Amino acid sequence: MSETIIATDVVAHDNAAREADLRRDYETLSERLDRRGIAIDAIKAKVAGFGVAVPSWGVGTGGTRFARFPGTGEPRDIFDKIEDCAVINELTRATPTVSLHIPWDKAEPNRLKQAASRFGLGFDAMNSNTFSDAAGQSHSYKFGSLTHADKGARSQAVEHNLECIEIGKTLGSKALTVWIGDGSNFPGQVNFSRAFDRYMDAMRAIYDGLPDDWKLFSEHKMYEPAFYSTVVQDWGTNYIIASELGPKAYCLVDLGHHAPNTNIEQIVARLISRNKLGGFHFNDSKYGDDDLDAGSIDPYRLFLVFNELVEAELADESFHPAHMLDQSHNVTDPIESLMLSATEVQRAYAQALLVNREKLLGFQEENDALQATQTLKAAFRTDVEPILALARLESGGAIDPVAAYRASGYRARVAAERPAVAGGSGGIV
Ligand code: LRH
Ligand code: MN
Ligand code: MN
Repeated sequence: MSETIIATDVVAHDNAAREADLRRDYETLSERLDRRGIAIDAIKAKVAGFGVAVPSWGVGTGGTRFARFPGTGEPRDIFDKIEDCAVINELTRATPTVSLHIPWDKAEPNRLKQAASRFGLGFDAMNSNTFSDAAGQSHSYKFGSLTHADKGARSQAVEHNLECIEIGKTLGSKALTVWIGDGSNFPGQVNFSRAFDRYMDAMRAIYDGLPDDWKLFSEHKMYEPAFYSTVVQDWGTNYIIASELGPKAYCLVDLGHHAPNTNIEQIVARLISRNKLGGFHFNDSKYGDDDLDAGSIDPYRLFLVFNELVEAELADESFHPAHMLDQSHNVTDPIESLMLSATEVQRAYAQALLVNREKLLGFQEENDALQATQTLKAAFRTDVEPILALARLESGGAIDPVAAYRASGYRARVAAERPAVAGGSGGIV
């Protein structure tokens, strides 16, 4: 039995005030779904089995290039971060794993494992960092890492990734996510082809160090920190990488890493069709890699992504892409944002499960564009909150995670233990 951080009577008290209404709402929804030939309990069971990993770096207040305004009770180290992640899972029951970033979260691996298993948490994909310099490293990544012109810098970046795999082995992780910031700021600064060749050589060395039951995720991003060209800039390049590396290599799709208005759901479908979709970094955005809360700007897009995922899951039971959040919280309590984001991802999944696929196929075959799109809308418009809330309640979570969290006084408690952090002016001054 794992330990809980939020007192169980606080959650029970908050739930008690909401349970009768919830059960009535669930019954009403059950009747409505019944008329559509959908068994609500089957949807609830799928929702209950759905998990999304919390990024360790998401529980601290984020910042921009201009400033960072820390909140109270900021986690001091990875052990505080694990406790914050445990709170998120206790209340939502949707985030059973944590995704670590090395060297940010570096600590003795057995201690990390113990700290997480105390709260029943596991570890999702490991993330390497060759986009910033760590204290004391011999070669700088200012001009690149895996694609650097200097072999010494490239080898150092490869070694770092191999070390992440070693740490992950002790933790029970089964994947490594590689995102590099390599690229250029000026036309002519870098030779596109030579840089990509160096990338492939370096990634082959990392792939060779991967245990048989691990996956290697490469993550593409259109721009930033390089503003003219990025080496792994889009899903096409990412697909080349995953295909050439071999069967353990997959593409990771971070929703924020595309140009505005890109049809991400179609990219997802393409990668699924070639069995190269490895997983996601969920977040939302309006302009660029905004790292806003999942579902906060365009929940329909999140639903359309899940529409593709559910279709794939129905066709192949073994289809299990990795689900992770990757967000930065500048103006909210990160725990609250992450709890709501996890439930937004779950919501999109539940809504996608409601799509009448037989009807949809019929409308597609008959070229009935209007009814086809209405079939999707009918699922998207359904308020599935009673399903999500009852799934949470039945697995020991909170009907209203934010209300229970606020009632618990957790933030004030950790603020008393964790010293206040000074704000920063960001990176531009
Ligand atoms: C890059 C990125 C990548 C990193 C994380 C901190 O923008 O999405 O996944 O590991 O941010
Ligand atoms: Mn990401
Ligand atoms: Mn990003």
